[in-house]
Amino acid sequence: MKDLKHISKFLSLVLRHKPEEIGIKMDVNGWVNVDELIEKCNARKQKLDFETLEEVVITNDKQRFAFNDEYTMIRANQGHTVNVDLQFEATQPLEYLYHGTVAKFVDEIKVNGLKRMQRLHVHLSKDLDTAIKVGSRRGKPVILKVHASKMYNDGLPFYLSKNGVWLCDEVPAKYIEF
Ligand code: HQG
Repeated sequence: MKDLKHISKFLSLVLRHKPEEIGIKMDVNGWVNVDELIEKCNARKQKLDFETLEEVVITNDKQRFAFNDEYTMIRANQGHTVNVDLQFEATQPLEYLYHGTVAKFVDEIKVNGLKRMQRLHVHLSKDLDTAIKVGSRRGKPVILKVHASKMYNDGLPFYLSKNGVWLCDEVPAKYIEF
């Protein structure tokens, strides 16, 4: 399992942030060729074969990665800093969505709202537990409640990634309950 987690972290790096780390090209929709990925990982001493890659994709706790129908291409479902078009469709959100952060960011968020920072989107979840986990990556979590329906009705789009993460371009402060 430890190996799979290590490979998953490496794949997150390559498929979301730094394809150049192994000298691989991503297409405009974030896909990379599976054979090339395996070959280039091995060339960089990250041992990988197709069976292991498939296991990582299937067992991944957050379903971070997806194959195309033919299993010839793979991409990350969300979380990118590289500018790709994941072809999300605008989706009507639930009334409230949640964002986990930490106290040191709150004053700035109160003024500027939630920004996407380095990533392509602001990440939100439908449940508190996920938001608590996300915030806990940085310390004691602070949970923000986002009036998602209100935002949506005011014309701000939401997207739902294949792995159930709610995404939007920004959350102006007036829609956040602190
Ligand atoms: C904060 C992981 C100051 C924001 C997680 C967050 C998630 C502001 C940080 C996914 C701000 C950005 C994404 C503002 C936002 N001023 N700080 N105006 N607006 N922030 O990592 O949401 O395991 O880019 O609160 O579980 O923490 O990698 O976003 O603390 O799902 O799959 O700036 O990454 O998923 O941090 O995490 P991030 P995030 P994986």
